[in-house]
Amino acid sequence: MQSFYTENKHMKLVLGLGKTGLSIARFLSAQNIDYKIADSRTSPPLLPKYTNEFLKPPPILGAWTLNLLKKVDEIFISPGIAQNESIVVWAKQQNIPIASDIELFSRFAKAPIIGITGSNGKSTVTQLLTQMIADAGIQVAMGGNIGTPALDCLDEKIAYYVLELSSYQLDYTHHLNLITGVVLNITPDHLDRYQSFEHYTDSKLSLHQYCQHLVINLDEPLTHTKANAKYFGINIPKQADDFGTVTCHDTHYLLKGDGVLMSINEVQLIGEHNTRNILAALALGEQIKLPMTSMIQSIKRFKGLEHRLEWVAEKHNIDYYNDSKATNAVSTITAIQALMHKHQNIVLILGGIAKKEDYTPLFKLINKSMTGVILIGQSAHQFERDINTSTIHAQTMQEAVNIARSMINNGAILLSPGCASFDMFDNFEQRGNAFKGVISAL
Ligand code: UMA
Ligand code: ADP
Repeated sequence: MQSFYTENKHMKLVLGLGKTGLSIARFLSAQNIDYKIADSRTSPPLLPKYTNEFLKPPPILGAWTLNLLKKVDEIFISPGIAQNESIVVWAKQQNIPIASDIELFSRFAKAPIIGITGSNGKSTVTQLLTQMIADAGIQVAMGGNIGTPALDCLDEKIAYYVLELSSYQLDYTHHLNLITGVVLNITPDHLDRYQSFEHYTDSKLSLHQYCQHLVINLDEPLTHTKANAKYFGINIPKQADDFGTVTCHDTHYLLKGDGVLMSINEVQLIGEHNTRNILAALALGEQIKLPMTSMIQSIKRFKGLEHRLEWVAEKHNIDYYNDSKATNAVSTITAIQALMHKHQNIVLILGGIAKKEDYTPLFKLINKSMTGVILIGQSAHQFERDINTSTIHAQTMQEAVNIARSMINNGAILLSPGCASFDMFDNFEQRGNAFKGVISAL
């Protein structure tokens, strides 16, 4: 009998049967590459979809076992599987290479790839840049962490791929060919998955080594200037090729060097963070030589994404904003700062599963500037201790909105939970839709 260690290794192992795993299985199948697929849950949500699409191989379900590695020469892993999972540790001990779907995608993609990462703003920039490329009449596909797995985007007709990349995906990526890319910003997030903030930072910054032409945010102290890079920042540009802004007679303008591109009044998105996102998209667009006039038109048309500081409605003198995608403290701080310029009275709906990060700066801002706070989810009792502003607990979104309405006669009600949603909802989309559902019934 062949021994475990001298066996003929020729198979791929796909770990995780979620969106990523399914896309990898689809791809390997189409390439006639032998694989097995495993998920540590006994009934992963995409199992019926997999079973309908593929007759074989049947997935291996339940707790990981060493046996899974038998005959395996390479592993393709889903981003949700942490590096300390036993299967990952065993694979490393046996020197079996582990790659992300992004690395696999990059081996086969023929068109140039643009990579966008950062703690906040990835989806906004990914969507805007994709729109800019499409508006310039160029075939473009958008995927990665934003929702459609990269491998599902592969298509001979595509001229550019725009990928949103999470740190989880970057962790398992060792080779990636990017024409350009950006690390938008780095603030604490996902610290349950990393030994320290420095490890998380390194994961994000790993994107730089893959870019032929970098884009760098001058306002992010954790990123460093590099040769061959294009820069953006909120201040007046120092160099002719940099992107920035200037304020003149209370109006803000977007600049390239000392040339005015457009007034911020023509932009539909709210907040300085979105100005930064737009500048990042412009700089990326310039790296691939998109026409400036066309990019400016795309910016004017861009309404932003659902669940990101999305204005929902004005009812009885109260504006409602859905920022359900705010899953960390910095994104909630950003939302409050953006709305403080427009509204004197703001009631915040906050809470869920708190991230392993320091919420003190958020609490300080809340104590200084919020009229009231409605606390939802698991974090409610923990947060209550540090908030001095009037706080009330709510069990449901309906209750949260009702209480918030009773606290103000005019102003804004902002859902910006600063936490993950899984204690009360399937995902941030469901949480945002619950909020919007309550408002539409008012
Ligand atoms: N699984 C195991 N064992 C584990 C962990 C997970 O078997 O220890 C299995 C689960 O049972 C499940 C499968 O792996 O069946 C899920 O894999 P996954 O969590 O990697 O999720 P996918 O469905 O493949 O979705 C992933 C991204 N998810 C994560 O990074 C957690 C999606 O980003 C992404 O849109 C998708 O790939 C396509 O690229 C979501 C996300 O929350 C939106 N990302 C984080 C964020 O934005 O903050 C990083
Ligand atoms: P990501 O894909 O990185 O999660 P999104 O564009 O989906 O980013 O936005 C997520 C949250 O972060 C939203 O609440 C949004 O209002 C906020 N946000 C967007 N861009 C930025 C930015 N540049 N800096 C800080 N917060 C931001």
